[in-house]
Amino acid sequence: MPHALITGITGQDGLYLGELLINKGYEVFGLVRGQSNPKVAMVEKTLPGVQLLEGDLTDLPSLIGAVEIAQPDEVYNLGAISFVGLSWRQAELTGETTGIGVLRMLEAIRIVASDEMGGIRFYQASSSEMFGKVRETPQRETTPFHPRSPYGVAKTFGHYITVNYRESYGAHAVSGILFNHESPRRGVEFVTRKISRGVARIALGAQEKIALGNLEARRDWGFAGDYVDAMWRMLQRDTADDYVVATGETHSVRELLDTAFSHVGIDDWSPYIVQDPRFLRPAEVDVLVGDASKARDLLGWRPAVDFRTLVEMMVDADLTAVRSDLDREDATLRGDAAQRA
Ligand code: NAP
Ligand code: F7E
Repeated sequence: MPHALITGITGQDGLYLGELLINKGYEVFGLVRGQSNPKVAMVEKTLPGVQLLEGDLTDLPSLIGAVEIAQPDEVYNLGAISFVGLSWRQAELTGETTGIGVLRMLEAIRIVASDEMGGIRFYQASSSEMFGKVRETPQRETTPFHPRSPYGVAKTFGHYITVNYRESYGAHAVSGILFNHESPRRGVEFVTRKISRGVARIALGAQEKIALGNLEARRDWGFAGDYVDAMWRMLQRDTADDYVVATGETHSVRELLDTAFSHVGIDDWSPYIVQDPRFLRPAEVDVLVGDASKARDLLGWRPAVDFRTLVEMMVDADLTAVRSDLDREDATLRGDAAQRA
């Protein structure tokens, strides 16, 4: 039974990857940070049999301990401060976690495994945010980087230190340059989920408006479930390399609004959207679209879920979640009224 260690197991990709690896017969170990992480119960329910280990990407001894216990064949480094907007407000923490955290994870493997990193295969969650102010379109593995946020800069360090350990120590270290990928498990701070949840709440009468920033930004949005399969495929190759993972289509935030609102029968969304300068960024990445032909040719990977299906899946999941929240609130109110009567 192969062993896999996943950092960031409590996040969107960690959960999908954990499910994929458990289904493939792996013993899965997940790194969880903090003294009493509230997501532990949810992870244990979603991933039966997962072994959770305490550790933090800002703390090398804890990473060494996790590698010693897990004895992994494969390490997937998904842990990061991943919200671009937050990365300006907490730039140093982003550098420590999203950037230097990669170096710490690689060092932990090198210290525990010694020679040639013990053959342990390493996946680094790199990002299309490294392309930033893009130098060519579509972006591919050879496109130069020009990151536009502390997050993008930290990811660029993480990418190059992964390449460097491959070249310096013969590490089987892979960098997956993934474009935006979303799902009903996406954090509510990201624009897709903010919109799918907002649209569901508006449709059910629980919210009046959604406050947004730049509606003209364009992204290449895919489904997270498809993208974790690409991560696994990368580590199964005999040689370590870098791969772009993307759908090859780009859509604006406006098109995202069109698709989400039309799914609940609203054709004109303008009365429901307010533009709020708090959600504008000091430097924006205007347009991203990836060329994943290397992943297609060498990994046999293709996205299965298209943009419309993805957005509708997210709105449907939020409609179900919001309905059950509202039912619970109603039951509580009825209970309170009954007690007073
Ligand atoms: P996510 O949902 O935000 O999950 C981030 C994970 O990192 C969480 O499990 C979080 O733990 C963990 N984490 C944060 N700080 C940590 C620390 N100091 N030590 C250990 N773990 C820490 O992100 P995601 O969407 O799943 O993305 C997974 C990875 O892919 C990230 O590295 C992200 O930057 C990268 N990426 C994502 C996309 C995308 O579109 N989703 C695209 C390209 C690259 P807590 O739950 O305890 O906070
Ligand atoms: O923003 C615009 C915003 O925060 C997308 C992370 O997973 O993908 C993600 O980073 C776009 C930007 O994702 C709002 O300005 C408008 O242009 O959903 P987002 P992101 O910044 O692209 C990359 C690949 C990663 O690696 C990251 O980890 O939408 N936008 N109005 C808004 N964005 C947010 N969050 N909120 C708004 O109100």
